[in-house]
Amino acid sequence: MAGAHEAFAGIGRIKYEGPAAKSMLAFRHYDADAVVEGKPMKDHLRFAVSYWHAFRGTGADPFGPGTMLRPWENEADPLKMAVKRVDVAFEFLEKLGVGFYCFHDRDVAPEGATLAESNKNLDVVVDALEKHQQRTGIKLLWGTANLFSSPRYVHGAATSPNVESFAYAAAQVKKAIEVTQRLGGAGYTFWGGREGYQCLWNTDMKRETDHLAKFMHMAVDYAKEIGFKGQFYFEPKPREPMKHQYDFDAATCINFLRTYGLEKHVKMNLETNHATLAGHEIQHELEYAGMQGFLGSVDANTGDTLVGWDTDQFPTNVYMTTQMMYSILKYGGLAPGGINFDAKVRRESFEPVDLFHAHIGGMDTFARGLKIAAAMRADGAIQKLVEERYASWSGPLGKRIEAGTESFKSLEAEMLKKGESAACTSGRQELFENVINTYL
Ligand code: XLS
Ligand code: NI
Ligand code: NI
Repeated sequence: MAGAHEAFAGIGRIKYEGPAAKSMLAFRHYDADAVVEGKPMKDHLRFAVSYWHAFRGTGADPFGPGTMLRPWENEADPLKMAVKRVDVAFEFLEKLGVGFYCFHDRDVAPEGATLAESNKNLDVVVDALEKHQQRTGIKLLWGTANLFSSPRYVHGAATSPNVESFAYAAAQVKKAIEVTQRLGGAGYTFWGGREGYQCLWNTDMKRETDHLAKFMHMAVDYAKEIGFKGQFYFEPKPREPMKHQYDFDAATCINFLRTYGLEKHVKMNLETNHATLAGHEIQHELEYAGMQGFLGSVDANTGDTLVGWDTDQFPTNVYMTTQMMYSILKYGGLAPGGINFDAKVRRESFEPVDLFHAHIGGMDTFARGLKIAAAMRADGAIQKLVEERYASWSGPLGKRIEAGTESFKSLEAEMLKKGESAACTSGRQELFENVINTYL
C-alpha cells in the first residue's frame, strides 16, 4: 500500500464482513472467494473501476465547474501529475479489492502538442501503470481511445467528413491497442463517441457507416499483425452527445457487425444507462446479445427514471442486478469481459471517501444479484414456469415445425381438419413476479 503518502489515509483494505457488518466501509455481500455455481464470486463478477470517472471526474456540469475535493491533484506539470495519479489510483484499486480497471488513452496521460508528444506522454504513464500492475496483480480489463473530446473530432472520428480526423483517430487507436497489449489488457472497447449525426441533411449516412466499418477492420487487422489477443467490444449508446449514434443498441450494433463481416471479432459491451436511453431495459440488451452469441462485457451504472440523459449513477437496485446476473449466468458468464463501473459519484458527493461508498455499494448490489440469480437457477422454478408456457411446442406438431418439416400448406391442412386452434393458457406474469420476489 502507499504508506506515508496515502491519498486515502484512514481507510484500509475493504473486507467482507457479512450482512451484519457494522462498518459502512465493508462488504456485506461481496465475498471475493465465496463459491457460487462452482466459481469464486470474483471470477463471475470481474469488477473493474473506470479510470475516467473515478480519477478524472471533476463533478463539472453544464451549470458549473468541478466540485471534487482531490487533495492529491496538486502538481502543476500535467505529465508529472498523471504519473502521481497512477499511485493514487492503485492505492484505491488495492484498498477496494477489485481485480481490474479500464481507461481511455487521454484519461491516463495528457495530450501533447503533437501526436508524437502524446504518444510519448502515454508511454511514460504506461510505465507507471505497468509497475503497479506487477506489484499488485491488478489487471487491465480493457483499454480504449478518447475519440470525442478534441475539436478534431467535432464531427466524429471514424465517421468524420474530414479524412484527416479519420487518419488521426486511426493513429490514436493503433497506439491505444499497443499499450493495451503491453499492459496485458483482456479487451479493447469501441464506443462511438461522436460517431453519429445531429442532422441528416448534411450527413451521408451510408458513407459514414462504411468508414466506421473500415476503421474497425483496420483495428482487427492490426491486432492480428501484432498478436494482440484481447477481445474487441462495441458499446451501444443511442444518443448523447449526438442526436443519433450509429451504435444505437445491441440489435443495431450486431446488424452492423454482421453487415460488414466483423461478427467474428467483436462482441458487445453493454451499459445499463445506454440501454434505458434506447428505450430498453438492460435485461433486454443482455438477452438480445446473449441469444445472438455477442455477450461480451458490462458497463455497470444506472440512470434516473426522471432524468433523460446518461446520469451514470452507481447501481443500487438489487432487482435490476438480479435480472442482469440471471441473464449473464444463463449465457455462460462474461469472461474475458467483466463488470466495469462506468459510473460517477454525484457532484454533491465530493469527498474522496464517497468513491469508496459508491463502489462498495455497486459491488454489493451485484454480489447480491449473483447470489439471488444462482438460487433461482438452482431451484429451477422460473425455468419450469417458462417451459410450461411453451409446453405445446414440445408436442408432436411443435417438434415438427421446429425441426423444419412443416410448411404453410401442411399447417393449413392441419388447421382445416381441426377447425380452430387449441385454447391459449394464461401468461401468469403476476405469478412469475411473485415467485421472483420470494428469492429477494
Ligand atoms: C460514454 C461511454 C464511455 C465508454 C468508453 O457514455 O459509456 O464511457 O464506456 O469510451
Ligand atoms: Ni460505457
Ligand atoms: Ni455512458
